[in-house]
Amino acid sequence: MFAPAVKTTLRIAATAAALFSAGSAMAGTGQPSPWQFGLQDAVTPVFRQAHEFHSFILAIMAVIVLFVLALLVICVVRFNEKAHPVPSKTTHHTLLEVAWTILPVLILVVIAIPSFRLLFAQYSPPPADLTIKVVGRQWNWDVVYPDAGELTMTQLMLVDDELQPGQPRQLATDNVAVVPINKVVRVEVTGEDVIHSFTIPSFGVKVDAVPGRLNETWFKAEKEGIYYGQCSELCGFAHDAMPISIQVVSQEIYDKWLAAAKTSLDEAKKVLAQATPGADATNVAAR
Ligand SMILES: [Cu+2]
Repeated sequence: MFAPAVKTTLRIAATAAALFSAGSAMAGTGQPSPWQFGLQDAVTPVFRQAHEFHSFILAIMAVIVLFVLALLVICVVRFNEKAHPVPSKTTHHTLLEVAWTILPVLILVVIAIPSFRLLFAQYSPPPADLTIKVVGRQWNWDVVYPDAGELTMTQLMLVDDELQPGQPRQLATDNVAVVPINKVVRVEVTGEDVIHSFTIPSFGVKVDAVPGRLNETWFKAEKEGIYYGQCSELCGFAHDAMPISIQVVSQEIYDKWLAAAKTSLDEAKKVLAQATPGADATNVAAR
């Protein structure tokens, strides 16, 4: 009776795992995609680790849920009034009670080890190659380059009739922050008025932007492209209109962009557009 139930449980768990991996194949890079039901693709080591942890927990959850479901079905089929007219008076079973106490503890220990490893990866950044400061306000983000003479850019969401082909609605901004590929970028995050939250899903970063406080996160992007995020803290009526965008480029293009941006952001935009033609559509094509 139990062996077939266990086999069926494992088979369903395998199907769920296959479906999940198909779902992640549909995920977007740097932005959501139609019918996506997994996480966005990872372009940083930390988010890759988070992906693995997420899949690991999902598999454990699937097995537990299906195991409990199988037990319930067995109870319903075998121990209903018709099939089992005289109920058992058993109230204690020492071995069973010890097992259902110890097993969950062991499962939690197995989950805790990769969970702490991920936390350490997120909160112990390697030495930074570049620092940017991100300030949230009602309702836009400012990105500051403190090491480039406090170069500051304001990012405002593009409304529908300002969008160029390939730019995603409600995510594209007028100015795009630029960082070099494969470099550790420290992000200092703060808020100017109320609490906002800075997020770029494909980088695996999310940190609150709190007025009067400087929070910190970091990422090391390993793929060129434009990556979008949105404020993730309800911050007022235009909360949905404060996306953030970061473009990852080669060190060479970054240097050119930065040199131009120090004098004119519009000029820098032209330099970037020439160096990375069709960058907005790159991520769309890649997914
Ligand atoms: Cu906000």
